Amino acid sequence: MDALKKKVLVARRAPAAVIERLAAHFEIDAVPDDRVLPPDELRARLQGKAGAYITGTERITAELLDACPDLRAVCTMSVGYNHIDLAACTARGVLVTNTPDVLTETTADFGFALLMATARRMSEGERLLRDGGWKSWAWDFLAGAEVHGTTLGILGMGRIGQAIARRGRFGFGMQVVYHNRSRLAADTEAELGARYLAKDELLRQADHLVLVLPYSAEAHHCIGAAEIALMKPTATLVNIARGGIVDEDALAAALRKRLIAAAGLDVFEGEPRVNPALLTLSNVVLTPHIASATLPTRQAMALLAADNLVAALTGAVPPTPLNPQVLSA
Ligand code: 8YV
Repeated sequence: MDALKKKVLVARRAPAAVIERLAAHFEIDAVPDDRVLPPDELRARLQGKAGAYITGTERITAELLDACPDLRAVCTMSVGYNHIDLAACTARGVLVTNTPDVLTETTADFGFALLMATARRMSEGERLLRDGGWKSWAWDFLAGAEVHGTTLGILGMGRIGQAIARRGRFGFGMQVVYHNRSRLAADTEAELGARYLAKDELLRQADHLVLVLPYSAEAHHCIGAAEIALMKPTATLVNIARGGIVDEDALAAALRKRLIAAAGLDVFEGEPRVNPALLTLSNVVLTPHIASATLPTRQAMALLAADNLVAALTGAVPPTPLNPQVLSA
């Protein structure tokens, strides 16, 4: 053991290549299994550590930072960072990095797949078939919603939103409408053929609405009963962002009453627990937070997080910092 080596925690089972890369620079305490460390264990294992390699399941709070004064860098293998108190990290000079870009296209592929599965009732059809319920043909048997040529609504037009817009526009001839905190530059709008709308208008016009906005206090339950009431009764809703964006009780009630046609959800408030009201409905497609889950993409995310950690603790500029102001402070 090299006494001069900085110590880092790898808080989750990680690819061997990550451990190798980090081991060249640091003394590693690696959690070997796929469990989420309880907060007290996370705090205990972070003692004396300069860096933390985490995923979306480890919460980094101000309280935790105060209890871990040696911590200098938190590198998450995720693009979302709502599990990290970024302001508290910045105030304490702790560098935070995430893994954007490398998952954009893969996540957009999945968002579109979920849209298709939801609109075309694929899960419902498979369940029926497996349960022996496929008895005969009928003209309207499992008839779903049209996708091509319809209006694709996107709430949150960042990198992933734009990648979904391209699929809709160029692959399926859809009209793309969107709402975002800030409007896109005119040339980007023109390239995507995307029209900016106020949020309410987006809800009214979309045939298929995809949620891709980052989670924040402001975004909490920003799709609830009032918002769903604005949507077309034939519309579908897809969430690949964060569960807390949607009021799941309101969504389940709306799906039961067919106020909208169907929903596709990859993320849940309180996951891996799933709101039981959703589990009983036939018009919802449920997947276990796998939008970025292809091996090449997960490996790229994992290695980017490792590269960020190496750079952060060796005096280099990390590839994808979230609070680069810490570097110059
Ligand atoms: C991950 C994600 O599966 O990157 C994100 O923000 O939600 C997913 O790609 C997960 O958070 C892994 O840390």
